[in-house]
Parts: sequence; C-alpha cells; structure tokens
Amino acid sequence: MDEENSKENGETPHSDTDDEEPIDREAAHFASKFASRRHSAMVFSSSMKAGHNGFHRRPVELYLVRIYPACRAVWFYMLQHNIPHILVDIDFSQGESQLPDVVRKQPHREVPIIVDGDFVVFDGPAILTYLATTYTHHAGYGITMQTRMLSESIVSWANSELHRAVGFNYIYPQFLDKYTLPDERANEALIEHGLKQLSHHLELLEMKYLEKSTFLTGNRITIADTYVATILLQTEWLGTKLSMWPHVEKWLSRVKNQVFWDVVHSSHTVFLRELESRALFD
Ligand SMILES: N[C@@H](CCC(=O)N[C@@H](CS)C(=O)NCC(=O)O)C(=O)O
Repeated sequence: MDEENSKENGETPHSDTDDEEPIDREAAHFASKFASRRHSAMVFSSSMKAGHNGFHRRPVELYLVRIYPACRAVWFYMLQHNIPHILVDIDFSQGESQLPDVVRKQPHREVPIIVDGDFVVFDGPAILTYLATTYTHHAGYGITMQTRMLSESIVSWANSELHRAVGFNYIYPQFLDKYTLPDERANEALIEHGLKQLSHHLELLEMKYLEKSTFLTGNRITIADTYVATILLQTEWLGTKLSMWPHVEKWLSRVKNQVFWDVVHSSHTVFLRELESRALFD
C-alpha cells in the first residue's frame, strides 16, 4: 500500500469516495485470507510519517484493524467530533518485525492504540475517555453527569462482556485460528456457549434498555449506542438476523443511520460481501 493511501487525516471531512479505494482493497485482502474460513490474525499494514494539521498539535495517530469493533468505535468518534487524526492500518499476519514500534512495544501488542504527542493510550474505552476529556468536553456521552456515566458503563460492559460473548466465544472461534480451541468438541461447546450468551445479552438490551427508550441511555444517541452496535455487527459474519429482538433491530438501524457509519464500516461490508460470495461457490 502506498503511503498516501495509508494515511487519512481527520482534519478534512471524509467522503465515502475518498475512503473507498484503500479500505476496499484492504478488506478484500483480509477476506482472501479466509479461503479456509480460519485464519490466525487480522490483516492490513502500512507505513506512516507523522504529518501536521496546520494547528500546533500533530494529528492523533490511530493504529487499527478496521474490521475490529473497538478500532471502529474509536475511529468513528474521531470523525464525528472532528479530531484530526492519521490512520495506521496494522497487519498482524506479517509478523512482529513488520509492526510499527509503538505496537511492538505495547505490552499487550493489540490495537486500537493511539499516540497523541507524549501520550500512548490503548484499549477502546480508555482511548475514548482520553479523547472525550482532551478534545470534546465529553461530547457524545450525554448531557447530564448521570447519562455520561451510564454511557461510560455501557461502553465498558460492551468492550468486555458483550464482545467476549459475541466475538471471542461465538464468532471468532468459527473464523480465526487464534481464537479456536484445539479440541473440536471443546470449540463447538465454546461456540454454543457464546450463542447462549449472545441471546441473553440481546434479551437484556431488548427488555431492559430499548423497550421504553429510543437509545441505550435515553432519547439521545451516545457513544454507548455506537459501541454496542458495532460489536453486534460481528454477528453478520455468520448472517445472523436479529428479528427475534424487534426493538434491538429497529434501534440498530437508527444507530447505523449516523453520518460516518458507512465510512467506518466499509471494510466490514466488503468483508461480508466476500464471505457471501465464498459461501455461494463453496
Ligand atoms: N481489549 C482490547 C483487545 C484488543 C484486541 O484484541 N485487538 C485485536 C485486534 S485484531 C488485536 O490487536 N489482536 C492482536 C493479534 O491478532 O495478534 C480492546 O478491545 O481494545
């Protein structure tokens, strides 16, 4: 990938057209690695050179894998709140030596990671809290302190409980070697367990949050809606439909209606198309 295509500066508004070409190419590359439906790591790599945004601060660097929900949520928040940024796509399949220093040196060697001047922050919820504190006065978290804290709590729950169930227990053991148990029967049991947990969480969202509210924290959309929705989207890897949870289904289409949603989910969409076409020819 050439350097220009690997960088996106959040200072100028993004259009689908601007982003389409590099994202699609990367998603297609990712999908091609799924020939056997299982793969050990997610893809995408690039090199980058820090640029200036015309202000005294350099853009925030976001190291990401675009089909990973926490990375999407952080990128989405930066776009939505006009935080100048540069994206650096990470390809874990290329081996440790190909990783940028900041990822290699990070103890968990996981993305998302942001670098903002002297600050290095990792893990989706912590990065969002940092950005909300540093750049936005907590815009997108709700107006009152109570709503703000509810948003933080839901983001934290989504990143741990919900993603564990949806991603690590249900979806990823069916697609990614890294998350597949060596014993086939144990892996099946894990997937079964993940599916039960997913149903439980969907029931909870349906009955305890969305039966009476338009969004998870009330009448306004917050980052909590985005975080939960982008995790639930991972179920689309298996073509899962949410029609048994009508409030969740309607809420999801409201959340997807946000500006920048399609830009941030473009790799996800390309990946789904690729999975569908593989299923047709298998
Ligand atoms: N708790 C972290 C987990 C991050 C995580 O697992 N990220 C994946 C994104 S693909 C990763 O970096 N995996 C490293 C690898 O595949 O080697 C978060 O959600 O922010």
